[in-house]
Amino acid sequence: MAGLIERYIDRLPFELSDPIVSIEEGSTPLVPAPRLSERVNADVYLKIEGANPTGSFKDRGMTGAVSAAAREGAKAVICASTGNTAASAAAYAARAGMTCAVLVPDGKIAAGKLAQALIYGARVIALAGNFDVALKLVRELADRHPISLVNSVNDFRIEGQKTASFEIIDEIGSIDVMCIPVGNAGNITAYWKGYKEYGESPELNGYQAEGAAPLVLGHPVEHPETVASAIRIGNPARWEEAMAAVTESRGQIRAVSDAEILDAYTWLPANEGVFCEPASAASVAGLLKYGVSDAARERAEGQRPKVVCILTGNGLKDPDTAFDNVGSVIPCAPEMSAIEAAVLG
Ligand code: AN7
Repeated sequence: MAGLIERYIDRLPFELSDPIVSIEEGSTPLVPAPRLSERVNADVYLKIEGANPTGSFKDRGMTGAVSAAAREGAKAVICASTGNTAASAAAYAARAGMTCAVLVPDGKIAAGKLAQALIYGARVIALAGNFDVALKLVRELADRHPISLVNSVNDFRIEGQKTASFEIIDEIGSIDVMCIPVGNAGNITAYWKGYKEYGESPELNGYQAEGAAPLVLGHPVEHPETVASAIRIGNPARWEEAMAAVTESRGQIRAVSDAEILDAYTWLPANEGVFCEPASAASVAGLLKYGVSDAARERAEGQRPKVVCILTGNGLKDPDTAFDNVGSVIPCAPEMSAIEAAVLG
């Protein structure tokens, strides 16, 4: 299967003759969720972005940003990250033969993401500060040195990520509602751009964690806190674009608590067989908490509204949060009676 730049070349600022850096990202599954559909009385689909090469949606943006960097002759890329951007940048830089440095908040990124950034060969810098501080510093650094910044302030990230909207519409036609977690707000910006370019206008609902909800509060949060470390962000770079996306699409940005995020995070694998990371579960938590709007039901004209939840990252990224929220394993002696007791309960 081709990567997404090749797949949507006519709608992207690239030519096939460009040095495209791809690990065959995109074309991710859009999976019906029958139990979730029942709970909210709608036809709900899950966009499994964790099926991308490094396990998150960031790969869509990174094929764009790193291909553009390669075209400009860049030798190095840098980003600030809560984890997934770092893993993706490291992989695409390795693929392109570039060096990569990533700044992550010390002790606040999931184990799998840290392992990825290291094994793909990035220089991993643990900053004594949060994501917002890290982003400010790498923006300044990229201004002073010939290093390409691959955070979502880079427009090629948005271009790559908008293709997820195309895939949804190409696969199931127009949808009524989309639910998405919001951190730095690049992804909701990208989806809205994609829908507009396709002449589509689903209601876009973004969800932030209660302890890191600047777009809900209307002001930056200096010390964001949430179990969903990927969206532990207090001052989103794409603030205005995110607000424009929800205003124009008649959706909203709302908050979900950590408890609600964790409920959705454990419910989804046990009931739909789909394991996403905590930040991604915010989209499902929001749908469960706020339901489908009357406006969306009206536009569905008597049919069940079509709803897509974006599951931005793979559950395997964050094994620690998984272990903290499940039962323990059952120890067992290698004897039939013990095994029977263990298996049959
Ligand atoms: C799984 O990796 O910001 O609103 O530095 O990893 O576009 O920021 C990650 C964000 C949602 C929020 N879900 O997307 C980073 C980073 C997952 C994420 C988001 C992120 P944006």
